[in-house]
Amino acid sequence: MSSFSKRNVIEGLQYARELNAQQWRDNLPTWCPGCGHFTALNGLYEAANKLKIDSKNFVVVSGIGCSGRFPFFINGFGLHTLHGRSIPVATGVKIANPELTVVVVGGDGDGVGIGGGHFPHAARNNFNLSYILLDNNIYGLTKGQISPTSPLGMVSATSPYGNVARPLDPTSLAIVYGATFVARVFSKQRDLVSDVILQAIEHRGFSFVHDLSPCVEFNKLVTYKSWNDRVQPLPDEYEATDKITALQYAQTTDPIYLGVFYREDSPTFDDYMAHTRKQALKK
Ligand SMILES: Cc1ncc(C[n+]2csc(CCOP(=O)(O)OP(=O)(O)O)c2C)c(N)n1
Ligand SMILES: [Mg+2]
Repeated sequence: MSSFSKRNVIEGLQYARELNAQQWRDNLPTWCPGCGHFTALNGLYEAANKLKIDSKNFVVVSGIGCSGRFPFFINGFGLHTLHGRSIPVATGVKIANPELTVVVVGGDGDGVGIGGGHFPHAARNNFNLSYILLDNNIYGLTKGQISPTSPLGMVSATSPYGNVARPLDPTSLAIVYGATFVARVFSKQRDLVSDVILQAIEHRGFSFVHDLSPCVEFNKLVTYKSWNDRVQPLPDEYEATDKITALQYAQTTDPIYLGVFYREDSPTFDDYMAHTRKQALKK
């Protein structure tokens, strides 16, 4: 086979993959051209397609923000909830019907700002949910205020002389909070994003995906280029089994590591509830 026809076959397969994944598309995404959130949306299409999830059993729950638009663009069930309240709503959905695949999507402001109190409890309860945090280091929808992940010194609509607060790292928080699957990806790396979202959905328990997702309109400091210059995959020999090591790699800011930092198989909230129910009935 000549290299020319080989390339055609590869492109053909890629096209078929995209075509199948597009059955998950619904409504036209209203994000700005180039927004990093598109990559996570595509990743979710691809993961749902590969896992052959029935759209009747698929629920995406979001908060408020550009990221909050997510459920509108997916051919499944969706809940666009209040700012910062997507996790408790998703938890309720999952408890009401454990058969559903429930994915929570939100921004940095939504998840570690106003909603920051819910994240630790979802993680430590090991609810069987996947949480994708789309981190653009800014409040995108409201046009560029600093968020809890904005770099120190960043000039924004609310910090004209520079941000005075040090940023939080959502990946590190997830590790410390007890999430049983923790990964960081970058919206410029489409295959990594799709693959990690798939692994997160497959994981039994609370899975967390921190997506570095540039805001091309309101964040002129943290961009595709600035992240691209610093990201690096976790080393080949890295094993995602030790929390202290995971935290060391997560806390490194130059380079910023990408990949699966930590995973463990542990009983989920459903398992503990089944045990509780059994004990209560016995009594
Ligand atoms: C209770 C409440 N407070 C404030 C707002 C205004 N508001 C809407 S979106 C948003 C920030 C969204 O930022 P982020 O979660 O990072 O999402 P992004 O738009 O960047 O994807 C804010 C403060 C709101 N809608 N509700
Ligand atoms: Mg944001």
